[in-house]
Amino acid sequence: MALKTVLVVLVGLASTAVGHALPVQERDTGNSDHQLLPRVQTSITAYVDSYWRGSSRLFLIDTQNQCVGLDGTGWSNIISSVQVAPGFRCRLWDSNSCNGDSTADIYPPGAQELGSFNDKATSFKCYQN
Ligand SMILES: [Ca+2]
Repeated sequence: MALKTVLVVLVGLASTAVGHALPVQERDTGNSDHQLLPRVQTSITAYVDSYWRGSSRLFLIDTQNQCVGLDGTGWSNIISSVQVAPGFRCRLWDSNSCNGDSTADIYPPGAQELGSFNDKATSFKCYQN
């Protein structure tokens, strides 16, 4: 219990410093021990061109588990660089559902070039560091 309390406090401090602290949600973990898990949101900024140039778009994302699919957004197979918020890391996938080929974890401030993943990303996911 003490460890859980410490973790919740640490996550709360981190999210206050680098992200948006959102209300704690109670999630059914599938057993009788209901845990309070903090919901943390971050952002990734995608650019059409390398070196954070060209048209850009800010995507908000719940960390840890939300896969943001880009099909239908006009942003699939077009991204050439990304910026990642401090305290988080993100990964880009070739598919629309965060599986299959992906980049390595991209840490802040982001990637000015995506190498073999140039114009290939179709989904992404971010995690709290
Ligand atoms: Ca591009």
